[in-house]
Amino acid sequence: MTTTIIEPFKIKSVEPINFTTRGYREKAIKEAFYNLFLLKADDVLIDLLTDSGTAAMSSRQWAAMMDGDESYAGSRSFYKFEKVVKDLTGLSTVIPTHQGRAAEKILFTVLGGPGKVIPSNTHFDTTRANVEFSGATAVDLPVDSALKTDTRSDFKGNMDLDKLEDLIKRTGVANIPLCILTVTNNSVGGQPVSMKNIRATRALLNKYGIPLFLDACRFAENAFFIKLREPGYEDKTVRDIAREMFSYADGCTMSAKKDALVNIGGFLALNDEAVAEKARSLLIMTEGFPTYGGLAGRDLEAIAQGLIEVLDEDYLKYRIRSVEYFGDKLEKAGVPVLVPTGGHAVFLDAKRFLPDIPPHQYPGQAIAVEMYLEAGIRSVEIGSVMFGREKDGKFEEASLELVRLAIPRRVYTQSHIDFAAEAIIQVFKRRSKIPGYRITYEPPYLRHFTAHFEPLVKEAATVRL
Ligand code: P70
Repeated sequence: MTTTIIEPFKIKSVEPINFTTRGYREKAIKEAFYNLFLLKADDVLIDLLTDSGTAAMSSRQWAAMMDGDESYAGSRSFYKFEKVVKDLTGLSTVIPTHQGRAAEKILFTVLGGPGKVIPSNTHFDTTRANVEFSGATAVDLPVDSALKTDTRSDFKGNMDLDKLEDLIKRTGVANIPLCILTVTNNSVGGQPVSMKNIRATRALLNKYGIPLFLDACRFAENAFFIKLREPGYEDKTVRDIAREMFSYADGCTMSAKKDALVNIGGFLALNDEAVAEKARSLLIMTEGFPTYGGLAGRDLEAIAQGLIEVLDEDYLKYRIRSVEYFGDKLEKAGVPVLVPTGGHAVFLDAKRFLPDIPPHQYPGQAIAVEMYLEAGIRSVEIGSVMFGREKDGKFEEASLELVRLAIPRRVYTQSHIDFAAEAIIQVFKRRSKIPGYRITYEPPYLRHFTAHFEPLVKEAATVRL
């Protein structure tokens, strides 16, 4: 019997990638102020910056796009999209948005505001920013195991329910308009949330009458992990598991750029008609009419088809295994990776990789720059650049210092991954020569996207302050 897990597709259309020299990359990264977001994508060989909006669409999605109905109001493509989302989530109102953060912005404009507190297993960057921009406070309540990168556990994405109940008691129900479960939990390593934890979160919130929302962008990967790891789910279809996950929610925000296998799109879905009505008014102001919400008819077609394809278990088996293959390869070579490997990415633990570079000198950023210099690989820091901050003149570090190598869906082959692993192992071997960084410019919100950096002189970087 064969055991190799293969790509459950063949390739019809290819796109060249660009090889550059080390000298060229040194110049390019300096000109980008050592921020990998500011590089030209053509100067990147293997782009693991994000799994968001970077998927390869299928021939069926492209075919559906040709059939897109571009009517301003009442588009046929909207009704197709709406039906697929309703069948999956069981939620009664579906509001399309141009991407996930637009759904977040609308939701928190309606339900957030000063004095409000929004608990989550962990808010990702744009979610946190939208909560805070509304004047509310975003509180992360991951389980303790989530912060131990070298300890394996099946559901490190879970919410800590004791901490949640404690927060509700301290804050008061009236100040908590909703609670969010991010599936999978991106900031702690793409780790799944168990059905047991979703159910228990729901039960606890029921006690206090607080609505539960899913930040659902990687729902299918989460559902597949439940099938693999949670007793009682091994014989259920991923589709049924996903539906059960949504059945505990009063609403969800979705970035379709992940598990809907498209390059743009998102939605807000919810049951509360009063909130939905306010959301639709905001939608019309900034996104568009409720039957297109900032998307073209063809985009709605691609999302509808993507949401069907992503639940194909051969696809999910290949997806989860190919990401794990990358993590295993690095781990075997001694590179400090977060274990177990998550659904959409391999995460390097920058604290263990560069123990002499303190958080305020951004060890994750340092590794990310080095991987680009080594072989043109683009990754993203998920640590104190993204989540740290200066508060009252004091540096507050992030809870984890990670570098994420996100794997676009259906884009790279095994040899791309082998090549990337080889390059990362080279960087690890010369880790003692890697300098820390300082920030020379930052904007007030979401600084990681546009900040400028400067390498520190190596000697200075090793002095702990
Ligand atoms: C990512 C991107 C987006 C995201 C998410 C969760 C759990 C909402 C959103 C917003 C963002 C990113 C980060 C680093 C580099 C590039 C892009 N996550 N909730 O890659 O969705 O982007 O559609 O507005 O992960 O993880 P949207």
